[in-house]
Amino acid sequence: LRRLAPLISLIGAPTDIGAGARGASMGPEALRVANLQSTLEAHGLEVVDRGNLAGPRNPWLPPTEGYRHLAEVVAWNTAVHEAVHAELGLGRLPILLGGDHCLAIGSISAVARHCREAGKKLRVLWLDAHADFNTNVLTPTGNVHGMPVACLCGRGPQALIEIGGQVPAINPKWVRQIGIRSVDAGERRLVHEVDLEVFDMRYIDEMGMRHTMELALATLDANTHLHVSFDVDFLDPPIAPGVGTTVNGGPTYREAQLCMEMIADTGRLASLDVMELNPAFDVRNATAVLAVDLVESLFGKSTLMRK
Ligand code: Z70
Ligand code: MN
Ligand code: MN
Ligand code: MN
Repeated sequence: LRRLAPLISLIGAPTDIGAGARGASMGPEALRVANLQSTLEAHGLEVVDRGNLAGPRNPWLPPTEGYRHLAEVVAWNTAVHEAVHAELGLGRLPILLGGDHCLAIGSISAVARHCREAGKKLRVLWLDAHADFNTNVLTPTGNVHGMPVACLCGRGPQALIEIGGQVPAINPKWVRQIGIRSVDAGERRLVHEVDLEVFDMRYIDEMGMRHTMELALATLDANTHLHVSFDVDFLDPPIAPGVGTTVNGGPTYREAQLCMEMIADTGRLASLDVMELNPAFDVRNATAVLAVDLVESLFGKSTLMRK
């Protein structure tokens, strides 16, 4: 049975406030230039572009107590939280156009709040080269884009972890990480301590993307809200150079497509982040075009072709 097509809302968050390299602030516009809206509309989806959120400029300062730009990070995440929560309240499917990955704190805390209000279960798929599970004492950089999953699980500064009202915003048991291949030493200990479920590249190499996704998507039911947080540095650098931090040995084009298609097949996708696209490092917007192609698959392109 064909489900009703979701009503999609694009929300731009043009900032690199939590990143280590400048330029993710240009991500939302690059995704628009790569025709994100018309590509989804061509599949019969209704898409509204809400434009860009506003927030403080990046002062580009060294860390204070292990955080760079904490006050500005809180301001941006508060704006993202309210915008994402409002779209969910309208029954719409928000796509957050990043912006660096620290903004997933605002996005996923909003999704978690919505799920509490709607009595839904939550599953978060974190597609990334990095675990993003640092704290201010563990971080080698102070960049908050290396900390969002820890913050969401209650390990972070009060002003950030309480954005969604409830602390912690999510339980680590709700998270599945895929594609991980760069984890700092202290961060690794904390990932093991909270028993985060990580399908790293070694796992994908040995077991394949199909088996990986079968496990990551297991035990979803009709009452589960599926959130995908897609850090574009998940992808193998030769096909996705347009990110601030490339890490060798990521999923190939085919593996990434299968990952997205298997998510689409669940019919449970209810919110999405597309993060860390950095046009300053891109080549003729190719990474943005690839990201749009993969988002198209997330919304069932292959399913449409198969009937
Ligand atoms: C490192 C840190 C990171 C993205 C780099 C890097 C984190 N673990 N995340 N690029 N997207 O600084 O915490
Ligand atoms: Mn990330
Ligand atoms: Mn990353
Ligand atoms: Mn596609």
